[in-house]
Amino acid sequence: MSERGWLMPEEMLRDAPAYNPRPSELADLELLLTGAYAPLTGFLGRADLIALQRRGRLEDGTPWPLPVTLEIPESLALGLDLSDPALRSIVLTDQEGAPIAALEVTDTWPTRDGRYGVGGPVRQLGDGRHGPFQRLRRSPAEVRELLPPGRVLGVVADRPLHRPQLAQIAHAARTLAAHLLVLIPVGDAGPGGLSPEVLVRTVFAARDRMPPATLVAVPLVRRGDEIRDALLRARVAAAYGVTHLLSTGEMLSGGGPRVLVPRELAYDNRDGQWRWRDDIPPRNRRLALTNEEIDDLLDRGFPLPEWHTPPAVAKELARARPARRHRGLVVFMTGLSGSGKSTVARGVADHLRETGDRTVTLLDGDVVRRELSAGLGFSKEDRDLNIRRIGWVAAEVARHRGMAICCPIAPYAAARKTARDMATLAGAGFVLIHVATPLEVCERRDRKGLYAKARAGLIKGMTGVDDPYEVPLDADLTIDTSQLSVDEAVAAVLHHLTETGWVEPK
Ligand code: PPS
Repeated sequence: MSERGWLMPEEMLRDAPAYNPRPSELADLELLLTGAYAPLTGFLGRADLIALQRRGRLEDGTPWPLPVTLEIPESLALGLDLSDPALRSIVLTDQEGAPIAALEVTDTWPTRDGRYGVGGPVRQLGDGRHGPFQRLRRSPAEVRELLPPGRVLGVVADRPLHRPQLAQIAHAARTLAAHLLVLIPVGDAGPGGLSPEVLVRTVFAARDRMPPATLVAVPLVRRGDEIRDALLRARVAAAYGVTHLLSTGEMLSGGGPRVLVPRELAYDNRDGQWRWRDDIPPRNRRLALTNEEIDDLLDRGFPLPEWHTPPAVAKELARARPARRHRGLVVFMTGLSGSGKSTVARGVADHLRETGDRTVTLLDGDVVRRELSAGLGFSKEDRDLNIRRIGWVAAEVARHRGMAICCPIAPYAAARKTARDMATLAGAGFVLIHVATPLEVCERRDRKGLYAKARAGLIKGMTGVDDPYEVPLDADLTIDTSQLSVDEAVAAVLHHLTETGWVEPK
């Protein structure tokens, strides 16, 4: 779809159907409209997609790394008449229904999920703008206009810039005598899980540590194929005028800018400079923190060290990822009936209420079965529904930064996973504790006489007797109350929560 020179009178669009594409498709649309995907001028048709799959090139031989496609509902596709220029256009809109572009469909085909792929050139309607960071979303032509003549060093900042990256950038810009162009991908959450808003703020926070730079937000969405994504970025960077691209990942070849792979820098504690690691004696060098180390410091509420991260960047990151002790948490205790879950959970809840560190909601088995799950029995379906309800309530508590402690048997791994996912989605933590007291001990305790009844065949489907218990493989902590006193078990849980930063150390 690289032909140009397509025109369609406005009045032909008056009766055209409107469609709001998915966010990733809207991001592609914006890149098409601004010319960032040049020479592409529209969504790819079937012939281009087939050529792309076979040869990594469009039908006309242009190398192109990734499909740029649009799918529409079947009903919309079947209403088009491709033989009539007046009946083959769709107005593409933003989420509010405001028109962004006209698509003249030249090709449609059914896709696997019952929708239709559509290809054809797009043309901007109105100012074509939508979404956040509009001020930063400049088109390639606008940016090329702003750039001074000469070399342009491009950096795709898909993670916050710490001192080692900033030193690499400064070094490359100096060596090349190039102007710096920082492209911030804002199409989706970056590889570190940071929202585009946070990413933009952290990159701006590092601005005064960069050589003179132009910063642009680009709605790039990762497809998940590292090499092809890198190739697409290189193409987009080239459209923005980048002559040299600083890479952190894959080596690229083919068209587009020259790619520089920077050397690994380390901090030299003799003079506080970042330089090539091999130029620093081992006793004087500090390696850059890994992403995991950075997350771990933030989770514990420690400031990122100044030798590694400019304070303004550290401040943005601390805001975006507060210490665990300030985030919501679901503590999920699973184990057989009589294993001691409720007793330990009550001990943990009492302790936290005494210290006042956390507001605690205890979702105890019996109480839940009375208040939340009245009427449910012990079939797999009922148990799953019971755990789902507990997981939902717990996630709501944690969404508002509270701590929920749950202690159902929860015999099925899939249901426990659902509870974990609900907490994660609420932005909260989830700690799974397996109370692994052996069946014989639970049975010997038999406070409610249920095991005896089950053995006598008076009740059916008793967990551990004639009903399954799937031992968790993903427990964060395992405790066995036949080996520990109640106090010791409570202490073990509190120790774990303190060690992992969820509870303030005393
Ligand atoms: S589940 O599987 O998570 O939905 O179970 P839960 O809500 O924790 O309920 C377990 C308590 O119900 C009592 N009870 C049974 N447990 C297991 N199997 C059967 N068939 C059964 N029938 C009744 C039992 O007393 C459990 O209480 P706890 O506190 O675990 O001892």
